[in-house]
Amino acid sequence: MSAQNFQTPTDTVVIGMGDTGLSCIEYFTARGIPVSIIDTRKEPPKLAEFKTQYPTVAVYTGGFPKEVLAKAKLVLLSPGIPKDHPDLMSTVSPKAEIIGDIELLARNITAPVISITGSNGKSTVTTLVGEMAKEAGCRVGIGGNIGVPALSLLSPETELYVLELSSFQLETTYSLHSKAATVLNLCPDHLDRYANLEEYKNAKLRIYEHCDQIIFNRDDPILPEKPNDSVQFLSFGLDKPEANQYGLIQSEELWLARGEERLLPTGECRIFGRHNMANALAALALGESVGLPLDKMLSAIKCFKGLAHRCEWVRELRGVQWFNDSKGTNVGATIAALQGLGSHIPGKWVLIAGGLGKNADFRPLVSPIQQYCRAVVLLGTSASELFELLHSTVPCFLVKDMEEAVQTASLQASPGDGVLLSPACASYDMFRHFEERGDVFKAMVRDLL
Ligand code: UMA
Ligand code: ADP
Repeated sequence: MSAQNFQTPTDTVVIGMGDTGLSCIEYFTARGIPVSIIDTRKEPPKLAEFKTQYPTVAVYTGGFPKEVLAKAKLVLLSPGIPKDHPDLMSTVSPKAEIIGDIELLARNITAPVISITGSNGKSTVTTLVGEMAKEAGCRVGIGGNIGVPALSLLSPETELYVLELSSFQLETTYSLHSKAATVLNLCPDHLDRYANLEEYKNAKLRIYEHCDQIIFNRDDPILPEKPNDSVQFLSFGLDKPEANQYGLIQSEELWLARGEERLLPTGECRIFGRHNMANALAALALGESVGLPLDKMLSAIKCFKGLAHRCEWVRELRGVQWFNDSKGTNVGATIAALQGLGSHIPGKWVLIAGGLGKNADFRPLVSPIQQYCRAVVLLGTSASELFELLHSTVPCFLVKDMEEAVQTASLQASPGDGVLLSPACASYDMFRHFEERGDVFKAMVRDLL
């Protein structure tokens, strides 16, 4: 373990030199509060840049230094490190308060907050609610797990915060008071971090603590309907809604609806697939909870094209449609993508999947792959496990990299088919992040002759 600087240990310590850690350092240094930073990696990627930008902040790398943590009073923990990490537990002072960046934000704001978590759809719903608020003329801060550290949103001008929150962030959040909060859905994910689904679910459900209005998904088989009796509820689902519910009404066309009221034909939405209709309904319910006008919310939905790397159309080549769903990083997301895009092509899908499996149970993929796929192309750490599971159901091809994956998929797809990158896995075994994986895929697809 190496101390890169020689100041006395400070009361306040930030752990993690990623985006979250840097936003915390910025927060403390801007207020003249002495702070140190720890990163368990010997050479965190941003080390050189950090030392240049914050020459007076003490930096400790390569572990959890006892001499610093035993004296700490406030520890700002980045989401990538579990709160119960044994080396942290054994070094940190039992009197120290361990919180995350969301907790720090919560202690500094009075404007209303909309909080969004779930296994899938978080970024889509967060962005859409943000667009609705902008359309309504509201000064809105949109961030959190979506890639914009929440603390960077902190401003007295902000009238509404729309936060995407991960289970990791919720572990270290205690006093966040949300005007409206939702757990969009739950499917197994991050089982390399949590002992079981129950533990992961309980981390997510922390979002409902101190919340005024719960927006719940009445279709979700795992989540409790009303996890708390003391607040107001509003639900969304893909069935016909009852009074005071959001849902879908089928008449000559399919409508987004609230109770009996038809709001918008789904054909006027630019996002597609049933999972995205659930996302639009959740966004409407969240927006209603903070009083956004319905007409502004509907015009935001009509304009919203969806985000890159989420069921994103790339091109058509020789009658084959290519889609990038690199953000499909768990089994539930890939199933939703296959079901959501199912009706978009007359033929079948060639699915490109695989990556870092996060201890997932891939078995729920078998049936949708049997239903929708002509072939599956597999890469990354989990490729052989997926091959074992799927090869008796559908032709499977093991490839070494994305280039070979694209070439192989191109050979397997016939006119009328689609090729879908939806890995059901994280990207970190082969790429820096899901954006890089999707960008590499798109560049190769665009180069196909
Ligand atoms: N790390 C160490 N040692 C340290 C600190 C970090 O090894 O001392 C590792 C972590 O294990 C992880 C990586 O470094 O592999 C980054 O961890 P971090 O906590 O420093 O991450 P940040 O850069 O602060 O980014 C985090 C979120 N990342 C994680 O939760 C892992 C980002 O979500 C989020 O956008 C950002 O804060 C701003 O809020 C990313 C993510 O993958 C997109 N989230 C997971 C998901 O969506 O599934 C939860
Ligand atoms: P998150 O931020 O939770 O990862 P995104 O909005 O980025 O969610 O979407 C990631 C992927 O999850 C999409 O590409 C799609 O495959 C899937 N997805 C999106 N919304 C839903 C939903 N409501 N239910 C199930 N899967 C979804």
